[in-house]
Amino acid sequence: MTFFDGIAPIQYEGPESTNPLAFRHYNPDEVVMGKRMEDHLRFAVAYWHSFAWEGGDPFGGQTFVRPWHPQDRMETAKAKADAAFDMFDILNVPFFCWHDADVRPEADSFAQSLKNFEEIIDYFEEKMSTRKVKLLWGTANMFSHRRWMAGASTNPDPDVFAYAAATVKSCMDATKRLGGQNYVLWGGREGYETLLNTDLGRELDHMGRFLNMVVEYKHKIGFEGTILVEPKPQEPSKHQYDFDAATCIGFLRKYGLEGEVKLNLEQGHAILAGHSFEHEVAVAAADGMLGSIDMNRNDYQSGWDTDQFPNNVPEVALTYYHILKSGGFSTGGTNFDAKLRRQSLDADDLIAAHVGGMDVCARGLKAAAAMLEDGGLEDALKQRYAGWDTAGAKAMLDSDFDTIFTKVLSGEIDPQPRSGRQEYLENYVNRFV
Ligand code: XUL
Ligand code: CO
Repeated sequence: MTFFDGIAPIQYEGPESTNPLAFRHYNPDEVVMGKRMEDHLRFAVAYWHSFAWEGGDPFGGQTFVRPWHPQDRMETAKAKADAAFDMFDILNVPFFCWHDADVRPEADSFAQSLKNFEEIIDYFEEKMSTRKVKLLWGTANMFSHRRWMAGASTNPDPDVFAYAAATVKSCMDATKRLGGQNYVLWGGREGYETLLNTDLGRELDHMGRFLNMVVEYKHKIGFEGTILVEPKPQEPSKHQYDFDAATCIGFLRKYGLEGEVKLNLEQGHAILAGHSFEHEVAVAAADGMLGSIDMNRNDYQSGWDTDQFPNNVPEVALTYYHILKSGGFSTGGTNFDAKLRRQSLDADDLIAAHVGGMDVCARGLKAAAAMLEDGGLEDALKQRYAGWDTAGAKAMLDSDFDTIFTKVLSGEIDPQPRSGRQEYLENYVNRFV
């Protein structure tokens, strides 16, 4: 008897299907803009939400009862891995992602925790040798244990910086061993609660040096994946240093990392920062720093990072529009950084959540591709900026204020406002979603 007993591999049945455990839009082999849907979307399951999280919230503890509980021993860590790989097979997902803390029990010493971790990585390696599922990215959980409460690389205590360095080294080694395509750093505690006890400039310098050490180590071991940082504006720290895409890009430039590190952007984090997801994607793409995405949705009323599965096709479509427009993913993909609601207790709830999320993304992708192929938005952009394609406008950029001033003063230049046609464009998008 296994956790997902009785749940058959999910099949594509087409938009008319009423089977709740079938794909109606995600058809891995269907070609969209010259590429298989599976290769566009590059779906990944997040180990932490689906297998490590036990259903707790700030007001109450565990609601889920799983065969791999309690998670404090190697035997149950392996049972958890068995269930996880069963689900990867059922969903036919090409990727998964983990934190060290999701997959192995924490022990009393760093050395023993590492031993546990390596034994699980061996176990993964063996399972992966006979399956198609690959590792999209690995990462270190440097935010849950009390040692990280005042930060990892930004901790006032250098011993914690050292512990963080050793932890990331071990996670990068494991990621490389499993053929991971990226390595992610989300600084859950890299921020502060109050400036009264925080030397902000020093903490940023330490974070910059730490990330340089990550890049140095990547080259030392010959890891070929992409290093990604994940922006988030608050929660858990009141002020997070990696606030949003623009803040991270500035940080990467300041510390000389712009050619080495890209961004892993998350829908819910964009919302917390007061942005739309497509804004974050477009900001990163404009600087060549779009790496990968964490797909989910936040509750628009609560203001919390609720990490729900996506269900809003128009939002998702605009996000994939900007991803496709920038050339699509290379090493990145679509990781479901999303969790069940804590009342969704059953094994098939976990499957249904992913099936729904994958279908919403597939619909979004198809709509995005149709808009790009139709070219309506690109034509409108071209028209709106057409003035900049003239020889006069180009020459202006190479001139100076005095030259421009003379022209404006002579009356030769006389701006005529034109409609931005936003409602036309919104109506256009609605034809596709
Ligand atoms: C937290 C979050 C993390 C990162 C990985 O909000 O998004 O799960 O994706 O540490
Ligand atoms: Co995330």
